[in-house]
Amino acid sequence: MFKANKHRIQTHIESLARFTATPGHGTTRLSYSKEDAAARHYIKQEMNKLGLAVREDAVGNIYGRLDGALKNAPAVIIGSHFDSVPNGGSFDGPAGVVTGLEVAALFQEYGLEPQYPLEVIAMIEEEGSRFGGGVLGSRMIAGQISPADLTEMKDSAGLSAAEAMEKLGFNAADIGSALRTGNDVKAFLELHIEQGPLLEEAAQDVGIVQMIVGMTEIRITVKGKSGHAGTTPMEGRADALAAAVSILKELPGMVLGEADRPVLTVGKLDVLPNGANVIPNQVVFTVDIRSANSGTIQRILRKIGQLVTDAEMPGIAFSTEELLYADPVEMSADIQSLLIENCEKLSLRYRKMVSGAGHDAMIFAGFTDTGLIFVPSKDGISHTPEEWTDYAQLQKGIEVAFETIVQLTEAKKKSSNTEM
Ligand code: HGY
Ligand code: MN
Ligand code: MN
Repeated sequence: MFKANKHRIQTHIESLARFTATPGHGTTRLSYSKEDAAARHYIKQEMNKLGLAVREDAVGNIYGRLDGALKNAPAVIIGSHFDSVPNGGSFDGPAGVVTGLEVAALFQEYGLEPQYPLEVIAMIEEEGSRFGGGVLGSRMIAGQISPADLTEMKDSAGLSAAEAMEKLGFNAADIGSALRTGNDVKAFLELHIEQGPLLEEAAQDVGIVQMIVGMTEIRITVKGKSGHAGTTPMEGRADALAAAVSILKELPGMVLGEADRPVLTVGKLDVLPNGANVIPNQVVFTVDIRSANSGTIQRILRKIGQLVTDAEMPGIAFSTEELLYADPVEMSADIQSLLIENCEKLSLRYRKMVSGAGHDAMIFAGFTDTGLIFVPSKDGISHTPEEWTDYAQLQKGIEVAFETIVQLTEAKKKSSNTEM
């Protein structure tokens, strides 16, 4: 039985956790930041140590490739993202990147040669923490983003994604060269922390994801007129925050009555000019809506549109932008079968489940056979510094991923070139 190396796994997770802008307050690693650059250097260094051919695509996704016996055959890719939410945990993203590194290390340790090439990937901007939307690295790989989009996407300081990536030597104009398709990708497998309580509550080791819920992220901008808090009468004010609140207070009620239990979150809200004695002239907030049923998402979006129309008042202007829209997506049935087979082979307890969180896997599923496995999250917590997964649990998940990658790459022992 192939055993993953728990110490090596722990070392990688702890090393990556050090690349944060908020030491002592979780992981804050925004794409193309200096923390990104430090983590990038570490990941590439570890890929080099494993004898992988290391490259970065035009927009900064990192690849480590182990060539296969079949020349020009489509690759099997394994990995995840290495950016984070603000003050996030150490495992969201890195658990999947470290899985890729550990799988490649096991190939090296056990002298395995893949028939189909193996590629380990570490992607940027899955969280959308810097430029909004999310799954940006994988959407660029899937050809869903244009250079113009990267010029329009701006961070809180007004720097565009194109400008930010240029500082690290990448080139938005060359985004076409980052494209991957089903012709050159045979399969994609991602290991991720569950970010929920189900596996831990049921004392199960692995979650085999059948479907990732659909999601949309919109940004609503409310414009009004600023003024002196003390000398401006209440009548006739165009207070952008008061107008925004008239919408915000209605949003949670929009999902509570829905049968398929969608979720709605207003996670970001900026008030400008943000002075205690100034009437706000602009409020910008995001609305994140998720459901296993795309009809439900569409219905909620229509209700929000009507709410905005009804909230119009003199001096107040609303605008809404869609930052991300992804339909619910099924994971590959074939890969699910392999994952079940390997959990049973390793005598691991598993469950099939739906992912309420979004992942790069939902974008890869649009063009190649895709699998997603979860390992337990302590207390179901994620997107906070308290996020935790026991290394022994992560090791088990990685061993399932390894067995599955051996099958997907049709790997053989180098020396005797016998079947595994
Ligand atoms: O938002 C999500 O579901 C993921 O963590 N990006
Ligand atoms: Mn996340
Ligand atoms: Mn994630």
